[in-house]
Amino acid sequence: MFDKILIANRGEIALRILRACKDLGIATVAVHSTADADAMHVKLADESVCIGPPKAAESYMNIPQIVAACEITNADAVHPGYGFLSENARFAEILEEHKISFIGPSSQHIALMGDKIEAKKTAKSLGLPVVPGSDGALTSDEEAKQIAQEIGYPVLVKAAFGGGGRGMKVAQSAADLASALSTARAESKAGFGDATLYMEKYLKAPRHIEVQIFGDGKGNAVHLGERDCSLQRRHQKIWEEAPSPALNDKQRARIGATVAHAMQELKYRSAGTVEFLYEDGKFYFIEMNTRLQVEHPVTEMITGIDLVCEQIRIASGAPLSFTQEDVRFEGHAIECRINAEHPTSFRPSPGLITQYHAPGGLGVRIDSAAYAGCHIPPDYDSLIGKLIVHARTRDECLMRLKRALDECVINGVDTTIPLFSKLIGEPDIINGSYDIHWLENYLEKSESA
Ligand code: MV4
Repeated sequence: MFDKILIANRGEIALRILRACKDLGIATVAVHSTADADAMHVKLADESVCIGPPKAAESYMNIPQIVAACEITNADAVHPGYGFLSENARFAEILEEHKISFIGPSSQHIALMGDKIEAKKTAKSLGLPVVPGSDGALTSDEEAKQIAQEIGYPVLVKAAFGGGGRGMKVAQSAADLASALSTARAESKAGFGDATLYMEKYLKAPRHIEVQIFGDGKGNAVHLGERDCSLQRRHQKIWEEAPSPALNDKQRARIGATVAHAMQELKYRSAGTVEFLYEDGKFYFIEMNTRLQVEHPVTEMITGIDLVCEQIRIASGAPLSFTQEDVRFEGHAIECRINAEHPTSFRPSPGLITQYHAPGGLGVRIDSAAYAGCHIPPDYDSLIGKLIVHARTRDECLMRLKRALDECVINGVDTTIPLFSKLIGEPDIINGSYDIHWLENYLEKSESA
């Protein structure tokens, strides 16, 4: 096992990783920017190193600074959290070159899944269902038109190295195609330095359902069920739950087994998430995330498995600590992302948190690095914390969520809490009948009302 882990992140996820290290008896090193000198993750770590100015590119994403911080503190492993360097294959490779373990998958698997075309080809070859579309990169507008004709409109043009919905354009008909292609090409060149595109049939109203997996890198892999992440605005998830209200146990076991088998074949190591669109009872692979995700706690709550501890154990060379048969799904969990944002305009609201009181009680979990007197800097994402609620049934979970939201006090900055208080009274939310467009439609209606 490792003696000392450096946490290359900040905020709630840095705390989450610290807690796992403490549970395993491993010493911790925090790194921080000058904007985070008073941050909770710095206070709770055994040691800390300032790695640069507020700008993430010069601190939390500064590879030489982070490697230097490992060298001076004698850390033997790095946990990257999510965002920042978590899916940077070069970072994983550099650490290994310095004999420092990267707590995550191999750099080859990170790079493979970072290329959406290669990821999709791999998924297909491993037996995962994929969205009908081009077999690989589009080579010309004429070819694109041909493929669109074959699969039928509407089609979606996607960037091979895209993310967050950028470089993605719908063409409703042949008349739209040329402009969709040129816009997507320009956006992906500007955003990702690569103009490579591919094409898929556009699914009109799917749900976003992702499967959590875990592998040991030697051919053993298991699934930990799915999360429904359909409630999102501008590709930012705000609410995630498990199990998905759309699936029954048989469907869950079936997609889970398919994905676990694929990950065994791939010899995937560490935690991973295989993303699907789900429409009319069918799954369509879209992408794979090779990191621990923001919403991992909902899976932890229904399985009782500590995903971060498991990542650390596997990175140190241990086998998986549980088998597929050991994984039991119990109850229902919902996560609400509490952001420092205005609840209707979503304008970021950085600043001083003057009062802070976290809810508690049975089945209530808060993952947050906030405290009364802390500052939410304007330089990073606006996540203040995550409220995760667990109960025996979805109905009980919604009741408990209402109780927890009512107890929660965060003053000094705007938060998204009032939005969640409204959402839990909406019939579609109560029934679990929502797709990836539901929230944006709801917000539009609320605006005009
Ligand atoms: C799609 C799609 C419909 N059809 N692919 C958006 C980001 C990227 N990760 C994949 N995305 C989508 N791909 C096909 N063939 C609709 C989306 C999409 C979406 C997906 C998941 C969650 C929220 C979304 C919001 C808008 C569009």
